[in-house]
Amino acid sequence: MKLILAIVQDKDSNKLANALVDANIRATKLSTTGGFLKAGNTTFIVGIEDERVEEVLEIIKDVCHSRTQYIAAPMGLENTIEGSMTSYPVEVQVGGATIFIMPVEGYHHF
Ligand code: 2BA
Repeated sequence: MKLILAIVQDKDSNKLANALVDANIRATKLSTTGGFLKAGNTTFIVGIEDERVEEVLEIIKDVCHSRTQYIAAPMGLENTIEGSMTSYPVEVQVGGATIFIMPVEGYHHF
């Protein structure tokens, strides 16, 4: 058995949850926050038999899309108007999914 941790964008999370239910794959959804953008994302926890790992990856790949986001980066002091703080937009490409796959030593379901 494997444990899949998949960090996806909030925009794709409902569609992914539905796709996993449709495929009879059990998952837990966590509301998480990206360390860099400090914006919400969603982490799925999926415990799955080894032979179904590829199926889960395919579903995630189908549903989750990479998108461009912009963050406001502060300008250097030399570019600021006296007394005010200005910023400029920086483009960041956020991936469709970041996935970790771990071996599971034990699984108990009471
Ligand atoms: P964030 O940490 O908010 O990162 C959002 C996007 O910002 C990243 O997209 C990447 O394009 C960019 N980014 C992150 N750190 C950066 C840095 N130090 N310098 C420049 N750009 C940076 P993704 O790589 O697709 O990551 C999407 C989300 O997946 C991340 O949100 C984070 O929540 C998670 N993640 C990515 N790699 C991870 C890792 N190695 N461990 C744990 N979580 C990870």
